[in-house]
Amino acid sequence: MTRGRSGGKDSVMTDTPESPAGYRTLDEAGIRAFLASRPALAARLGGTPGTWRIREVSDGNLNNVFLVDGAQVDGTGGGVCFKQSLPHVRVDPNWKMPLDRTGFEAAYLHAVRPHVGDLTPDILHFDPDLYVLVVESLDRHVVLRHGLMRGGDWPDAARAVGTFVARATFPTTTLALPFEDVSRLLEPFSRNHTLTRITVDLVLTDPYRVHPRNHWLSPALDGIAARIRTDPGVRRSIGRMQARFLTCRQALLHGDLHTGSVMVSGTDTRIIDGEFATPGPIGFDCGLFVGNLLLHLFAMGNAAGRDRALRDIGRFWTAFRDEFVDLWRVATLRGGTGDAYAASLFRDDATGLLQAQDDMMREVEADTIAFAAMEVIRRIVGYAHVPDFDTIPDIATRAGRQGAALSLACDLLADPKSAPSIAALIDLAHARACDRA
Ligand code: SR1
Ligand code: MG
Repeated sequence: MTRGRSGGKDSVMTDTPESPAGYRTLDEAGIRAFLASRPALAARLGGTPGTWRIREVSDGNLNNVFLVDGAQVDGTGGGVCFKQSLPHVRVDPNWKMPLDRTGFEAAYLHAVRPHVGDLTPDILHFDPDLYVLVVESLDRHVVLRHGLMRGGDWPDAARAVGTFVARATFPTTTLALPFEDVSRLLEPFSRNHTLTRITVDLVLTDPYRVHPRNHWLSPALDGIAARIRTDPGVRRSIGRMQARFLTCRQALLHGDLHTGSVMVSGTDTRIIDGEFATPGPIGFDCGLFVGNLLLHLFAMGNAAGRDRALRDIGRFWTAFRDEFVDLWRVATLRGGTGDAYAASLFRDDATGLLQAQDDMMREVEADTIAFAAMEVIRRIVGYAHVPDFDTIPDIATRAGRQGAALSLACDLLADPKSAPSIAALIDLAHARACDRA
């Protein structure tokens, strides 16, 4: 078991320029002054700056995040969420990092919000000197991961995330647009090198090699961690998925769609934190979400919680697939300008279109399952873990559940035929999670 945690060495960051001259990390007084000097934001908050309530809610690994309440503290809106890039990883100040990530998040919001509407927060302001992004405050929402850990249930959330992935990705594919437009749209995001390097290293590579960033809970997991590094079937699959991620520029992805990137309140669901946005295979976004539901499933000690997690995997996938193929069908019938499965060829070929949709959805489904397995693995033996298991007080029980999740993920990669569909994955995960309960 290795426990080194600093990510700043080795290949993650090869290029860490000094912060630009105008940059400084803003504290509470700085945030107040920043907002007060932007008339639209100050007007949104209302009242006088001295009365604004500022509280830090940083939760992710990378950035500072604050919620600011203005004069309207009655939940009718008006608050803002202030997010600033730091010149390092928030949870590891020794891991230096360029600041450009909030810029990519702002660009992602601009790209997808016309298609997804209120499935993301509204973008209010971006400052390219201080790398500050200001968006609508979601102060009545909770982070889906935290809510699930407390036993909450948001029956619409997984469906909304599935709808989001379809609506955010379809319009950026060559199914919807001429290839020239797709190329122009994706090009800026293909320069999101800093965070894509994190994904390539932390998600797709580190767990499959001995590396100081890897760590895990207990020596009880040493055996399965070794199998993950050495099983020939796993190596074959992860190599294939690395190549899929790096060469299949199918759509613009969110790039970090775990349950901590989803906020919920009643029936309202918002997807946040698009800073990892990158061109890639759609199954990567799907796989990260499904992988985090699998992690939650294995962490759960009660049957009701496990059933909800399995239900949500099914709801997510069905909503994604139905919405995606419907967007595709409508675009084809309207004579859309996409170059792939061109409307000029498929508009009058209903059978051919259905077959094409089935083929593509099977491909996305296979990618989803493999990337979900890789997400499960990296969140248990890699650098960045998930807190879902932390609520299990007994270490042996926790390690047992993590081991069962790892074992499933390992088997999915070693033999992709073990779960050839999301429905089969749900059955298999159900059996494995119940076995270890
Ligand atoms: C150093 S960043 C580690 C992880 O946090 C982010 O949310 C991404 O999931 C990344 O892999
Ligand atoms: Mg994040």
